[in-house]
Amino acid sequence: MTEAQQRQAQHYLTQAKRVVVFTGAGISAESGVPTFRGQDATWKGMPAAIASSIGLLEQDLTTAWEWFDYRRTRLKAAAPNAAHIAIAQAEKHFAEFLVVTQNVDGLHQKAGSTRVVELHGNLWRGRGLRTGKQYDLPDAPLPTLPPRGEGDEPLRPDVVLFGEMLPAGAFETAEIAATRCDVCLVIGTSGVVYPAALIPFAARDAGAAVIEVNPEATDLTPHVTLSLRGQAGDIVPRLLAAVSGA
Ligand code: BJW
Repeated sequence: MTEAQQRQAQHYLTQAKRVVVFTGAGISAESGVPTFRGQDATWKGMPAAIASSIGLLEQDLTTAWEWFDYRRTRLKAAAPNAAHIAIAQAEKHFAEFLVVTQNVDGLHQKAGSTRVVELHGNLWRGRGLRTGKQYDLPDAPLPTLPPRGEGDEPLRPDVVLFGEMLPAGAFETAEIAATRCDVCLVIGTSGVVYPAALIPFAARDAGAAVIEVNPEATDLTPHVTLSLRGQAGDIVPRLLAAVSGA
């Protein structure tokens, strides 16, 4: 990020009344959480895309749970980083502020964000295979896999896999906020997964400034107002310091 880009992004943010922060796995990378499409995105030799597939879940729920519980156990030790914290601290400075995350790690809430829409669910919950009832599962590792709910109903992880619908209302809430916002900050996502990746487009098409923060160019880069190269934990606090007066 150049000085001029930083000034431009800070200008957009200090003028904004309504902000949407759209995040992906990259925002948690500096908390030690592997990204979805990064080099270390394998488990027992299996690409993350296979381990997190509906196919594995339907064929072998226990193995699917082993993968998710392995991630939950690693996540337990993970702390929000400077980017999560700066976002949590920024929410009170805007009339409207919404974090729209694709992440299932819960780190935005752990940092103190209260206005969060989770498009792809949350690893810290299970969902009844039959009833769809949600259960908080704060312990990791879990004592038995698969975990069970009332009436001994087996639970699945309460996350959204490819081919599955997003949680009722989640995308709609995010899309409405995107069409109302002045600035959409897009942090740490490759922008290849839909319908989530439509959020920055909805913001742009409604006239918002869309600011991307990512060490790499992505599918979204050609479509954003400003693309800032670098790590979220470095750039995001610098941008948001301008609105909090820090
Ligand atoms: C840093 C950094 C640092 C590194 N700082 N940055 C339209 C066209 C074609 C296909 C479709 C379409 N619409 C829907 C589809 C199908 C499909 C889809 O999108 N496919 C595409 C891949 C082609 N979508 C779906 O199936 C969705 N459901 C749906 O559409 O329902 C309707 C429907 C139902 C039935 C039939 C048809 C339609 C559901 C999508 C669910 C996604 N689930 C996952 C797994 C969650 C559970 C788990 O965690 O295991 O969600 S997949 C995975 O990708 C995960 C993520 O949330 C998601 C996005 O990934 P993300 O966050 O962008 O991570 P990465 O790794 O890709 O990128 C990290 C980035 O960070 C990189 O850019 C790095 O450079 C950067 N980075 N360090 C800042 N320090």
